[in-house]
Amino acid sequence: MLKILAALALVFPGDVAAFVNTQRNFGRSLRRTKSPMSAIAFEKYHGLGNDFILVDNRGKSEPMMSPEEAAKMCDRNFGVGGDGVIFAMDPVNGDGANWKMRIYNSDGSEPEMCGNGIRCMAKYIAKLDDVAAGEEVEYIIETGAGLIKPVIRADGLVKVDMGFPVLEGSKVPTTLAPTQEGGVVVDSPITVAGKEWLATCIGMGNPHCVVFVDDVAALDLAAVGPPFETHPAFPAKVNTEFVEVRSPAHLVMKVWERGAGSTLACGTGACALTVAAILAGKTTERTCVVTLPGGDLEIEWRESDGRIFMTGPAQVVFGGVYGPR
Ligand code: ZDP
Repeated sequence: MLKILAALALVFPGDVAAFVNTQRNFGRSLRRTKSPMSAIAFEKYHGLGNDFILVDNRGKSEPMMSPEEAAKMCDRNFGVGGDGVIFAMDPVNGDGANWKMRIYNSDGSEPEMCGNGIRCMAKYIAKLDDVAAGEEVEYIIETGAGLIKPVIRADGLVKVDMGFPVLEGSKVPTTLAPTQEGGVVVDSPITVAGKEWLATCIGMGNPHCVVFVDDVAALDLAAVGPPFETHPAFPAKVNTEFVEVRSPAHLVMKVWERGAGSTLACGTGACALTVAAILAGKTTERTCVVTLPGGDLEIEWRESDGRIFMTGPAQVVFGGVYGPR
């Protein structure tokens, strides 16, 4: 082979040099593409700026990536960027559900439920199911907080039956002193960052601490959010909502999320604070508009049966392939 190349090089020096280079580069590029992780197809969605990476996890009983990989994917500089990764999975309990949702926060921890995320998941699975735009469709989804039922309405908004709030403090869970019958923790004192606050604790599958403030815009969220999240009164950590009551049916909030920090919206949080406002006597309205940094949600705590309904948008942003190409 070498002899033939040498002979040819005398006649066609340029062509032989190019051939030899191609062979070398071929070997090099093959070595470069070797990677232990395979590529992952995803779609990015957001609900009021609370953004999620959605993946089709059907046919597998566990999420297709580790919590560490999910955290890397959520990185806004080194990854796709997102507040969490949501896995659309097959249902397992035989309880009438057609899908199951699991989610990792951007730090890799796994919450039981995610309100904005479930609206995004409804839109994502409707696309997988080839549901036409404008067609109304209802899903029943298994979550860590039980069966959750989103309906994509004809106007494109998603209305979700979020089930029942957990009112008993020990089940939220919190060790704060109950102030109402049934172990309910409403306006219970707590010292955080050297200041006394009044906390109302509600479970929406995941734990929430609601603090009513006079001026939510003036609140230094980055300073007070983290010490609430890790306060020993919350054994599973906590999502904290700071809420200003603008008018009886209009609540304005900022949120510091467990495992995700400051986000533009929190659906379970909006539900929790509406329940908290009613229990704390801040409003008598059962249907409120909650203004989050990323926009508005409508929350109803239905008087007839105690179920909570959340209505809001969810939008696709883009799709892509993560990892080696
Ligand atoms: O409970 C938690 O650890 C939350 N960070 C989960 C995510 C909540 C979410 N923002 C919501 O909309 O309910 C997605």
